[in-house]
Amino acid sequence: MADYRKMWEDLGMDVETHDQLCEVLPQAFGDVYLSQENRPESMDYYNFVVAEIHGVRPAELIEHQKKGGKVFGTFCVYVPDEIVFAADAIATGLCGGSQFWVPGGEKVLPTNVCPLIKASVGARLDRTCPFFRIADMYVGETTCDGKKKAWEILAEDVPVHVMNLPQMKRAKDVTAWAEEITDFKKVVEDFTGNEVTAEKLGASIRLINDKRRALARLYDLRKNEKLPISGKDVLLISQIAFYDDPARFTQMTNKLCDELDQRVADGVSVFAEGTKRIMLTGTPLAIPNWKIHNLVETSGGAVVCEEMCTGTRYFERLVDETKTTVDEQIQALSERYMGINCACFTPNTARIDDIIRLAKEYKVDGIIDVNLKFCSLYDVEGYSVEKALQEAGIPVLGIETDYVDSDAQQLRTRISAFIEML
Ligand code: BJ8
Repeated sequence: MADYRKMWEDLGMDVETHDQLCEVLPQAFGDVYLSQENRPESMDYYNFVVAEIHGVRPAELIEHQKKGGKVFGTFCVYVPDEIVFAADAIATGLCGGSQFWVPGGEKVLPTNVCPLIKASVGARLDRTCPFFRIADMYVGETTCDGKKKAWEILAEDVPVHVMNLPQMKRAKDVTAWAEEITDFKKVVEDFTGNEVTAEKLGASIRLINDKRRALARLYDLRKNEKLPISGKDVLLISQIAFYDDPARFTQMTNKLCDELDQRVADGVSVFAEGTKRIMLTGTPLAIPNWKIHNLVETSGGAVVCEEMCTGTRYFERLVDETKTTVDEQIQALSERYMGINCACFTPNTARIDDIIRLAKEYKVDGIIDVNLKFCSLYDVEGYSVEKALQEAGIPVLGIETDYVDSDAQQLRTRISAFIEML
């Protein structure tokens, strides 16, 4: 990695502690990613982004701030990036996926909170992630209880705006979310000093839709019998989508898809014939959480789809691009975002419909329902999900895990046994 020490010091980071993360990450990435055979050449871009994860993109964000621009940090796929980009600001994902940050979170949070929340709070309070330092404002949401309370703790340290997400999907809830987006627009306008006009919002809707289209194209390629790319690689791309420059990400992902189109035409597969096709569903896998994909793909399986926020929930369905007034655009945004099926909603049967639809589209042999420890929403919903899958005749394995490696061997045994019986 290039030398970014000065930048990190200027950000007020704990550079010594951060050095420890810089030491382990390349090793982990090498073991999980670079050991794969026959990776697409276009993965070089994403390898580079990860190798320089705390350098290149943070430097771009700081450059943007030097020109007077603002950076908003987000934690959930319900928060509409379109509003942020329409105000000439940048939105960047802030979810933490490493055990490295968890002890920092545990200093202020109870142990029985999900690792995603603990890692995110720890990354901020321990000052060991540049993205968490750079963001001028955090945007929270009222999804799960742990997050709702975590915003209050984070707000002691950084400006936080919380969006009130409805928990049901009636027409009045879609209206309420549109009102919430309108309020968010005002907050963003006041904070940036830039007006969100219909023209600008229209452009940012197309910008983010283009990213969705590129991801949908990539995922479509995984529907092929012969898989031109591993699940691990697609997971990495999904994770990078949350903080990379959207236009560049779209361009690079379409470039990768061109290469994968050629692989499909040539009948190239990165897996041996007969490798079982596995879909994952459940809680998000924030970077650098590659644990389950790695276990599946080194145990005789291939991950072909993720019904997750780091997966289909992030890109499926587009925002209507034909609206011409800000009010209509906001209504279109609300309709698109309220179509995401997170377990924080009740009822959430549309998620089960999605899982069964995706299982058919991606021709999966089995599904692994992955739950991050202490996420009661997805844990409880797992009952209905697994019951529906059994009724549909789709084999399912439910697992619960967190960011530590100590359960890897036990999980490998269970995952291998599951794949073997498919
Ligand atoms: S839309 S999944 S990104 S809320 S895993 S922090 S729910 S206790 S992340 Fe999520 Fe938005 Fe839903 Fe997606 Fe809480 Fe569960 Fe932890 Fe979670």
